[in-house]
Amino acid sequence: MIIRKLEEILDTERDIKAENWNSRRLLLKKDGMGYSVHDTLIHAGTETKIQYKNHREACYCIEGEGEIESLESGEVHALKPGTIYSLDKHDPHLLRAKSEMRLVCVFNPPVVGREVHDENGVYPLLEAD
Ligand code: 9YT
Repeated sequence: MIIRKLEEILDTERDIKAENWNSRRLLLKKDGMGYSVHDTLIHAGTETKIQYKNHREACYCIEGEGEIESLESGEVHALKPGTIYSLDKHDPHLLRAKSEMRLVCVFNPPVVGREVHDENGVYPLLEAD
């Protein structure tokens, strides 16, 4: 059994800070679950272009408000606490935060730990450390 608290991983190598977001990676590939789980903050007023070509990601909003726009269909969906979005087709999208959004994000395959977006909003497939 793994017990881990958010407060224990803040400002460690599991706490990844990018320009538009801060991903606190509670479970990583090395934890052996087959998925990773992140407590992610999306900073207020930001827009991020993302496409996870190598992963599937589900994000459950627990705080804040924003929206997600599909770059294929142009559809825009509001995000607020209690809404989940699931990128089951490696969907390219724009993520916008009106207020700071807190998302619980699950990645399959699991993130190794140090991934940040490349210029196309993609995470590489990394081997474990
Ligand atoms: C929603 C999203 O993809 N934001 C970027 C960070 C990512 N969720 C992560 O690594 O936690």
